[in-house]
Amino acid sequence: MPGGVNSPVRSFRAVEGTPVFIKKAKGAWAWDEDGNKYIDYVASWGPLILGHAHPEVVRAIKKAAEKGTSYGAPCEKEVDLANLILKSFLSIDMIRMTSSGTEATMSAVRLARAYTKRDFIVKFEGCYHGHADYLLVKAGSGATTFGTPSSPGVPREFTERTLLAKYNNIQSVENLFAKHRNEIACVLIEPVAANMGVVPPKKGFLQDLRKITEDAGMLLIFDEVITGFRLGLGGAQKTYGVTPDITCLGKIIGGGLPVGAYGGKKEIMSLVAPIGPVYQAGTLSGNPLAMSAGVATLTKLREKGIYKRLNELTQFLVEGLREILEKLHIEAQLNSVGSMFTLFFTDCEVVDYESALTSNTKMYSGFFKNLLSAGIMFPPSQFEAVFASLAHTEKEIDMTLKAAYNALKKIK
Ligand code: KE4
Repeated sequence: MPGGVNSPVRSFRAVEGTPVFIKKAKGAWAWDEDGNKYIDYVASWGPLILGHAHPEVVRAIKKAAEKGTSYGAPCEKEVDLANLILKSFLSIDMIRMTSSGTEATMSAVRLARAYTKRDFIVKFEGCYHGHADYLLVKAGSGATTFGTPSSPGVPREFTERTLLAKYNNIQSVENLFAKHRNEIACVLIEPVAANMGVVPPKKGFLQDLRKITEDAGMLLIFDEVITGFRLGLGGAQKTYGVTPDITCLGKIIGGGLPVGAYGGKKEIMSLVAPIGPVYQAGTLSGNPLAMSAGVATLTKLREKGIYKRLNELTQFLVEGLREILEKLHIEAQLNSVGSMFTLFFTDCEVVDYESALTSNTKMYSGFFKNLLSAGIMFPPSQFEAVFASLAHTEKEIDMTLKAAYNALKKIK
């Protein structure tokens, strides 16, 4: 397997390490093949908000598996998960399940292009939406107008209609609109960026984005693959009070099994095959196993006080880290939203991709490795999010803060 992994970010190459192979995980803890145990803050990159192998999720998967793992035909569990999502995401009238976030965003963009009959799309530097060819685009040099592919194998023509804006910079979006007014189908954004590290939207940024896309007759797509059910039952669109036209989901809604989804207004979703001409399909989309894991997870998340507990616990960790950084006089930025955060080793405020890239990734690698050897697993990249789960308790947070003090002292 290239790099010994099935997804690059797990390879520890971003922290100059070799990947840890996990043998089992339970609650907030994970054990590797060498017998080491870790308090886990990767949480499978977001899905495991309840912690690993939550009994209600495991029971649901077992029960479903005994009745077959995939039928290639509709089943009740798909409707149950769809209903649970629509109960929380009021902007979604209709929803289509997929098996990954990449399929969800890829399909949402195709749908937006079909609905508006326009070809250009706008994404933001530093935002990641999965690996569809035309979304694998970093900033073009300087003017960030036409995207240039950031991976070989993507012909230039595939990304020429991908325009790049700067996160938290509404002017950069308006400049693109001015140049391509009636050619842009949609603006695709992570409402809280988490793939350049966590970067929250500045006050009014999402509201402004909603207004200018509405005025220009283009669709606003919220990629809530991470924020959906992470920030709360209604995701970022509820937290910030901004209603997108299409929402992409993933991660948490699958409870640790492969699920993605995209949904929106009936008028738009009615274009999706088989009722409409926009083709999109998937062998295992909506399979009863993944649906059952999702239903068990979202059902648990609807219990009273869940998010309050999760966010308070995360704040306890974040505040503790801030105190340590202050005590050790280490210049760092801590961006946190709900139960996710990133510690950037830079002295400038991190508000977009450019400022995120000022981070000292060598310091991050040292911090990561010191934590790992102390039995704490943070994400093996400066540009990812730390995720707390409902399985983490004050005990794990205390242990993490003690390890973080030593880890930071060492790199200082
Ligand atoms: P998947 O195709 O990996 O299920 O989802 C793609 C995706 C879409 N949108 C957002 C906002 C995402 O964060 C992701 C995937 N996130 C990465 C890391 N943050 C997953 C980890 C990996 O690539 O292994």
